[in-house]
Parts: sequence; C-alpha cells; structure tokens
Amino acid sequence: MLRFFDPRQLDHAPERELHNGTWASYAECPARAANIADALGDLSPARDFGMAPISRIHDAEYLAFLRSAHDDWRAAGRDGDAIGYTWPIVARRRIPLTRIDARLGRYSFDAATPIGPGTWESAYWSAQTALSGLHALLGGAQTAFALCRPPGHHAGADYLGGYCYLNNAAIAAQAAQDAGVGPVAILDIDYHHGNGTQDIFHARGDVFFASIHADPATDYPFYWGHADETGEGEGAGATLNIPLPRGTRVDAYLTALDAAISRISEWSAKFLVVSFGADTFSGDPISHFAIEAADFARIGARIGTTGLPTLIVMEGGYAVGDLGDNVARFLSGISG
Ligand code: OKP
Ligand code: ZN
Repeated sequence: MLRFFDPRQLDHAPERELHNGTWASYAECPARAANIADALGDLSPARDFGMAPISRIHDAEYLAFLRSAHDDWRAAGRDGDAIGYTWPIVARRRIPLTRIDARLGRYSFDAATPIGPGTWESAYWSAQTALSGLHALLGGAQTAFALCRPPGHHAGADYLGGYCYLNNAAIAAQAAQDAGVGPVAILDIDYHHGNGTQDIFHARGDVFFASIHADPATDYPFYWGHADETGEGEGAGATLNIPLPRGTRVDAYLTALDAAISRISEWSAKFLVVSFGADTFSGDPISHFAIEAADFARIGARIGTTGLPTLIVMEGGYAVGDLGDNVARFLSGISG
C-alpha cells in the first residue's frame, strides 16, 4: 500500500497541554509520526496541492487567523505557544477582534490545542499528505495511507481543537467529491468522536459520516457524538454515530463496525475515507477501550471487505512505542 508523509509535519511541537486541571506534556508529539514512519518505511513525499482544496472546507477568516496566530502572539509580547482563555459561547458575533486572545477564543473550542511557530507549516503539510494519498487513489491505487500529523477530525470549518487545526479527512473527502469519484463516505474509527468532520458535513447529503467512538457522556469531546445526532436538512440520515462504553473489546467493536459498514454500503458510497485513530488500543495513555494489537488486523480486514477505493487518514493514537506496530497491523488487515 502506498503511504505518504512529509517531514515538515514534525515542526509542530507544543510543549504542554492543560490536562484535567494540571499541565502535562503534550500527548500529540512529533515522536508519534516518527514511530509510525519508522515502522512502515518506504514513505512517499507529499505533493503540494496549494490552498484551494483547503479553502473548500475551511473559512477564509479562520485560515488567515491560523496562519498568523503565532506571529500575532509574539507581536503581543508573549513567549511559548499561543493559547486562548476566553470563549465566546454567548456572543459569537461578527465584531472586530483586535486582541490575539479574542481571536484564539473565537476560533477554538478547547485549550488542548496550542499554536506554536511550526504549527501552520505542519498542519498545511498534514493536509497535503492527505491530498497526496487521494491523488494516488485517483491515479488507480485501491488503497493509500496518509500519515497525517497533526490530526484533523476535531477541526471544524472555522475552529481548531482536540490537537487538530485543518481537517485532513474532510479536505480529502471534498477533493474526492470534486474529482467526481463519489459519493464519498467517511468512516471515523478514532477513539474520540470526530466532531469537526461531523459539523462540516452535518447538513450535507452528498457525504456520509459514520463514527464509532467512546461515549461522549464519559469522554472528550463531550458535546458531540451522541447516537441521536443523525444529520440535518439535506444531510438528514447521512450521519451515523455509534458511541461505545469504556472498556469495549474487539467483539463488540466489530459488531459496531459491521453496522457502520452496512449503512455505508446501503448508502451506495463509491469512495471511502477512513479517519483512523490507534487510540482504541488497550495501552493508550489517554483512552479507555480494550482493543489489542492483533485486533487491528481484524478491524482492517473488515474495512477491506467493502472493496471500495479507500484513503486512510491518520488521526490519534498516543501509545507512542506501540503506534507503528498497531498501524502496520491495521494496514495489512485492509490489504488482506
Ligand atoms: C485527539 B484525537 C483532556 C485534554 C483534551 C484532547 C484529546 C484530543 C484527542 N485531558 N484531550 O481524537 O485523538
Ligand atoms: Zn482520538
């Protein structure tokens, strides 16, 4: 299977995050991608498809904010990574936001997602890596793996959060749709609900979004991913959420996966984007499912049975030393 990666994705290296009320070292670290790259080997470089496919998903003002946020932070006399502290939940008005702090709040939904000097560059190349995987599929490949980092599925059209800045899977899905290979379905199997992807396609009937994730009653991102979120307007019925309890093991997981896959085929998808998080692993330090290393091959194999052209986009997974092995097992399962 062709796999894509760009070393500029390693530039983004936040020092720390606010975790359960205290500062912790940043879980979404460059070593994650390095571990996967080492395990897989033979990576193709990303090509540059420019801003146009990114602008198909993200709001222009958000992109301008993201690009200059760290410079603006420095210009305000601050050191370290930019992070917000005020969120406009009761006043999301279109007013000029002169302070960088105001913009940080306006364009984010949590404090887990700092912006450092290398963040834009890494997020940009993470998106280009996803687009490069798509390009291989458009050229006739059956599957491709995009080693994206930072991840993307929590980022919405005009907000960052959950370690995510640009929604790589959504950008690739839109580009696939634009290339005429759709209808596209996105299957999100990260431990956490892909709220950004869901928001982007929630009112659209042309892209199906299915997600299997930890119950938001107990787990981040809390406010999205409940089973009754099924899409709205033209997108009514084109969103499927399957929340699972902490402690879920592979048998229950595969039952949920089969349900998601049959909905995707009933919907007559012609192209599949998988948002793959290896944080369903039993050894993941911030997650609570009980998927074992060998299970990843079974999960991959079920996805392989769809027979659809499939782009796999890397999302989360924080057991750094096991990541490459778990990803390799998943990909070999898909390839059969
Ligand atoms: C990103 B992905 C809580 C800090 C917030 C954010 C988790 C983001 C997961 N202690 N944690 O879906 O793997
Ligand atoms: Zn996750």
